[in-house]
Formats: sequence, structure tokens, C-alpha cells
Amino acid sequence: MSQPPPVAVYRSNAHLAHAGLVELLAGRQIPCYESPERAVAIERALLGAGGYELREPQAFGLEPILAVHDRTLVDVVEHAWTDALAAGADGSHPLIPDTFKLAAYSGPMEPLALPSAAHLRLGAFCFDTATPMVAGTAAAARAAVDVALSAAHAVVDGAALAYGLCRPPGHHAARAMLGGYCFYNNAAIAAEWLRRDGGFARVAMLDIDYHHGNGTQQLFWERGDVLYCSLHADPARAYPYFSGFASERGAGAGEGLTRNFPLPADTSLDGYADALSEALDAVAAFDPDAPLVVSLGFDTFERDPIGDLALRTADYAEIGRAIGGMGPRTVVLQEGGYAVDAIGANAVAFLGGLREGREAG
Ligand code: OKP
Ligand code: ZN
Repeated sequence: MSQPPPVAVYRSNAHLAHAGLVELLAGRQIPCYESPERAVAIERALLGAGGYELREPQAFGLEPILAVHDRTLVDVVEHAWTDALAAGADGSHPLIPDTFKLAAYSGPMEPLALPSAAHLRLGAFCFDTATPMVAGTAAAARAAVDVALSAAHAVVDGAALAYGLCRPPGHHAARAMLGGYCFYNNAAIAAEWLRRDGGFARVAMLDIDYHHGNGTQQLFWERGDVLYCSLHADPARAYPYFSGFASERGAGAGEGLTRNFPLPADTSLDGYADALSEALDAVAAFDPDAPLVVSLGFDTFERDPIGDLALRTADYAEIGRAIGGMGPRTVVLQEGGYAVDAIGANAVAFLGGLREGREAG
């Protein structure tokens, strides 16, 4: 038997400057769970495990981002920090909006004018107080997209599997809205690229982060060519609260192509594997011709500081095997996971299982 080729791990150091982050949680200011150490730990663990090769992403520019997000959102991400500095901010603390423009604010009054300074518009494009911006945020968000697109390219060019170590994550970012530590929806941008430029007709996305990917769901809600399946903590008790219920199934051409699997607290591998197998059946029934796009989160881990599910490190190998056994080529993109001491081992377990599943399946 010949040695399998190393799996490409796309990563960029640009994320290191998306740092010094704080978030507002239940009225308190705390250090942001979404830290640079997360990605550093994954990178180290994969290098230590062997069989992985770190690669720098290619730069794809804003065009593939604008295929998914409104220019109004991109403008805010790109200019909020520099406009705040130009207006006299000293740059010593992250930018977090304090005023949110809900649909209920405008009622019938749309369109309302917005301030021309991007930092003053931020609250019209953000849904929570957990998504701080600093000097390095915009470049990090762009690099995370480049990481995702580079991984998608690698698989289209023939690799069975590529991993994009995206940071910041992306699945909470919607067409014109950031939040949940996310600015640009890396996975959605990769999926849309597979459709438009990769020459594929049907893309399936599997989201196994602890949280519902509200952004990804919104982006493909009415799309007949993209299936979105998500396993996550029941929004009846967990962030983002306003989406991810099983009753949400898409609309129009996308009717039935959004599939949500809300999970109870303390779900361990047994319950998780049942939901996963239903989701994988939905993927198989959709019959995608494109590589599978996986939004991967390790906040389902038993000791995750913001999750309440009960998966263990070895379970990620099982989950990886189940997904790998499906057969299609796979683009795996990192979303959440906040137990920094375990996140590396969890990544090694998941990707190792995925490789085994492919070889066995
Ligand atoms: C991003 B990803 C709940 C606070 C939630 C934001 C969580 C963002 C998760 N008490 N804060 O999906 O891992
Ligand atoms: Zn999450």
C-alpha cells in the first residue's frame, strides 16, 4: 500500500491580528472566546500528527465575497475601523456597536438614511455584541475567505479532501449582516463559488458547529441548487435563538432544501449519530455533484465553555468516518470550538476519521 498524499491545510497568519478582542456577554465585558490561540492550537496539532501540509491561501479579492454579501456589508467590514480612527478613536479597544437597527425600527419608513461613517453604521449590519472589530479584523476576514476558496479550489483540482482553517468563522454572517464572531460567510462563499465557477449544479452543505448557521441558511433559503443541513443546539435554549428550528425548511425553489436538526442539551455520540445519519441521508437524496462543504465546529465538545453538548474527542473520529464514508470529495472549513486545550486533538480526530471513512467507503 502506498502512503496517502498529505492533506492540504490552508491557513494564513492574517488572523493573528484579529486579536485583543472582548465581547459583551450578559452585561459583562469578557475576553472573546473566539481567540487566535484556537487556530494556532489546531495548526500545531495537525503538524504534530503528520500527514498534513500547511499551505498559504491564494488571494481572490472581493469579487467572490460580493457574490454572496451585499456591498453595504462589505463596506462596513472594510471601513468601520479606519473610519472610527479618522473620527478620533484612539484604537485602544475593539469596536462593538451599541445601537442596533432592527426591522422594527424602520417599520414602513424604509429606506432610512444612514451615517456615512462606517463605524456609525455598524449597528445596522450587526446582530449581537459578541463580534468585536479591531485594526486587523477586515484583513483577517478576507484571509479566511481566501482560505476557504483555496481549499475549494484544491478539491476541484483533484484532492479528495482539503481543510480550510478559517478564522474568523463565517456561518452566522448573512447577506447584509455580521455577528456571532463572523464577518464574511466563508463556507457560503465557497459553496457559491463551486456553483458559479466550479461548474457544479448542486452543492450540499453540512454544518456541524454547535450553533445554527443562520447566515448560511438565509443565504440559500430560496435556492434549489444548494442544500443546507445543520445539526446544532436547539434554538429554544441556545444562541442564535431566532433560527434553527426543525420547522424551517426553506421556501420557493429551496423548499425542503434547508434541514435543521436541533439537539437537546447533553447529547452524546448516540443521539448525535442518529441526527447525523438523517442529515447524511438528506445529502445523499439531494445527489450533489459538487464536493461536500462541511462547516466544522468543535463547540459540540463536552468541555466547551459555551456549549452544552457532550461529544468526546474520540467521537469526532466516528463523526468524521460517517461523513467520509459518504464518498464525495470534501471541503472542510473551520467554524467554532472554544475549548482551546482540546481543539487540536479534536481536529486531528475528525480529519483522521474522515480520511479513514473515505478509504473504507
Ligand atoms: C460562533 B460559532 C450565548 C453567547 C453566544 C456568541 C456565540 C457565537 C458562536 N450565551 N455568543 O457558531 O461558533
Ligand atoms: Zn458555534
